[in-house]
Amino acid sequence: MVHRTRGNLIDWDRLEPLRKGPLREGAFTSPLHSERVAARLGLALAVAFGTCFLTGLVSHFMQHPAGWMHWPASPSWLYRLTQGVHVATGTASIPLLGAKLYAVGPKLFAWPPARSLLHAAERASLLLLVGGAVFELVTGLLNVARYYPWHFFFPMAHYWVAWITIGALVVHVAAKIEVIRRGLSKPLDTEDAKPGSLSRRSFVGAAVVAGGIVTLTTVGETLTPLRRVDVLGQRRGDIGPQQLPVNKSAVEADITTRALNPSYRLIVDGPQPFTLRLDQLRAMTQHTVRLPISCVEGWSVQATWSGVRVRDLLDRAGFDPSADVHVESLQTNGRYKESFLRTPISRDDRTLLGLRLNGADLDLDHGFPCRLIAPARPGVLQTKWVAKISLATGGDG
Ligand SMILES: Nc1nc2c(c(=O)[nH]1)N[C@H]1C(S)=C(S)[C@@H](COP(=O)(O)O)O[C@H]1N2
Ligand SMILES: [Mo]
Repeated sequence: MVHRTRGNLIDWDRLEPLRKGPLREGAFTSPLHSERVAARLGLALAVAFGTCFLTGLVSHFMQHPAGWMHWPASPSWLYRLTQGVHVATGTASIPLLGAKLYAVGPKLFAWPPARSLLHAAERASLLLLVGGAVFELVTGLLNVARYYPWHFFFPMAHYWVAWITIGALVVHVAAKIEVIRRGLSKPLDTEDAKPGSLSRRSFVGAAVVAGGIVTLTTVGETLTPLRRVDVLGQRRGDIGPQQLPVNKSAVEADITTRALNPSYRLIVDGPQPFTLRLDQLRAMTQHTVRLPISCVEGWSVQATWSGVRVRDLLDRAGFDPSADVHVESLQTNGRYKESFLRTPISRDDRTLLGLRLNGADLDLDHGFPCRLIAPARPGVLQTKWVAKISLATGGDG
């Protein structure tokens, strides 16, 4: 039979004796489980996680632009910056979230689990918040490590769970605004910490320092001056053929035979279509630019590229200057075998079909015979082993 106490459907008091071990009443004695600690860590997390969310949106919409979205071509390091910040703030959030969960631990196991319908809803949103935040940080970290032990498509899952998490965060802040105010208005430590135990100030400080350390020792993947302290980074920007890392080698993409085939032809399929052999591409006016490859996984490297202006090819084929352009690779499978170009990037002087990299012919792994290299865009859109340039027909490429 269900007893109704304090308007509840369930008699939580009766279930109380079932709570055992670390969940029993009074099990949490540390002064670190405090709203003062939680509020300060929450503030640090809001900045780090919020920045991570916004830069994540930039990355998502650069790769999947809505019909009206046209991303600028300058500064050429725009995506290098936003994605570097995205991965850095996500990394910094890991120790901050760990410390915050520790500080609010007793609240997560509070009894009764729900006092009212509203309280139950608030706690359910907490489940989404904690679950979502942990999911985002874990999948992000594994993505940087290029380890995909799951079957879902990472970018879409990472994107949609981000919205759920941010939604739950807004609900959480609104529900807790008074607690947050109170926590922030009081000093962290009211009395000296007991000898041998950590003061709240040291705990919050340690979490912030830990966030700083994991960020500083990984951000060298993209921030060249910090490359020397990039001891935890998963990629080194300067390791690879022609001083550039490789994402997806020629062997992995299974294009070696086609890329080295002497009968290779670039197809430019516009109102006046034409094809070009490699020697004809080389005979065209060559341009040299300094542009980065900025991988979504957080590493980025500036390099010197030479090749043919995409705009020259488009003009010769009679493309409308405002047309969306579809770029296809010799690769026949894999998600990044094609990309799209939109104005102003499609018309930019620096957008090339690259034939040379850092002073030598393009390495097979970097896209020989030619690869797309354009300013201010994710590495995934810098298509290698280009076979065909044509008019884009709907979709986001
Ligand atoms: N055809 C093709 N082009 C591709 C890819 C791919 O898998 N296939 N990977 C992209 C990704 S994710 C990145 S980061 C860059 C890396 O270029 P790099 O290997 O020359 O450094 O190439 C892009 N171009
Ligand atoms: Mo990438």
